Amino acid sequence: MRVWIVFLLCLAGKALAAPAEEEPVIDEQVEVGSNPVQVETGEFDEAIEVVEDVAAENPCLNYHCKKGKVCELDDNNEPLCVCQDPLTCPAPVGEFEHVCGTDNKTYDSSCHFFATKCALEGTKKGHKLHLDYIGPCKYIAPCLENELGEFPLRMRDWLKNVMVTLYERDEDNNLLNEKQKLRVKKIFENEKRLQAGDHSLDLLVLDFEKNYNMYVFPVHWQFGQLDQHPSDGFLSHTELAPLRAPLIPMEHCTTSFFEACDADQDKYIALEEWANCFGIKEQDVDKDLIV
Ligand SMILES: *[C@@H]1O[C@H](CO)[C@@H](O)[C@H](O)[C@H]1NC(C)=O
Ligand SMILES: [Ca+2]
Ligand SMILES: [Ca+2]
Repeated sequence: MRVWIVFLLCLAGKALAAPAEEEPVIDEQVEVGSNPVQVETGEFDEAIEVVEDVAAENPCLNYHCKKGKVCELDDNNEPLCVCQDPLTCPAPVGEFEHVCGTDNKTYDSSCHFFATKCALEGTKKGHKLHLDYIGPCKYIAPCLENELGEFPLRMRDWLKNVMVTLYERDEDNNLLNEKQKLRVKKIFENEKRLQAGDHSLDLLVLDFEKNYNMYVFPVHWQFGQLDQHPSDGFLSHTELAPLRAPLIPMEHCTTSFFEACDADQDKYIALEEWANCFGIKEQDVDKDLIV
């Protein structure tokens, strides 16, 4: 249980961070276009020289490459993304920066991992390689049937506590919109709410029965946080990574849980599948809770 609390804060950040891999490079055009200096150049001839100076300085400045790639200039001085040489990755500060790939190999850091994956782009091996979890590879005990059933109990409770914490600290952050804030306010102010703490599984089961309604929104919310690349009602392996990766070393049922969650085994977790994994009834699955 303590593990979940430690992660409480990580989640908010992680869930919002760019996806761990295969991030679509969609914002480069937008950024160039929205640079006010450049927008004006067509209209003011005098400005061109200035802009060219800025551009000559570093066309890569506003050019985003997905993880594992870096921006370089081609012969025409146009920016383009190329695989990063792992040797140029910053040296890891400690073991905690190491990551374990799905090839069960330890990489010095996520930078080293993505650079390596990039070099394998186009190959079957590269396609299958994903970041599995944070930290060096280690032995992960098989998840037993009864343990698998315990996992959603803890995770559900944790999600609810994450929401309450976000609500309590939500002053300047915009993680929750007004409608969502109202929903969490209801949970927050409910006196029957089970406070965050180290609860027995029996108590968690009981609380879910009694306070079922408090769990519906947090389960939806987490899905919405992850489903952003693209936001299509399905979670890919990549979209799930920010949640999965830090959890696996501590919760050995993580992988089994998310595998089982993909009931139709199409490699994507649909909202309906996700909700079902957390015990949310079919009639309570509501896409509008996410927006
Ligand atoms: C992965 O590597 C770790 C550490 O090298 C090892 O203990 C573990 O058994 C390996 N797991 C698998 C599934 O091979
Ligand atoms: Ca998606
Ligand atoms: Ca599925």
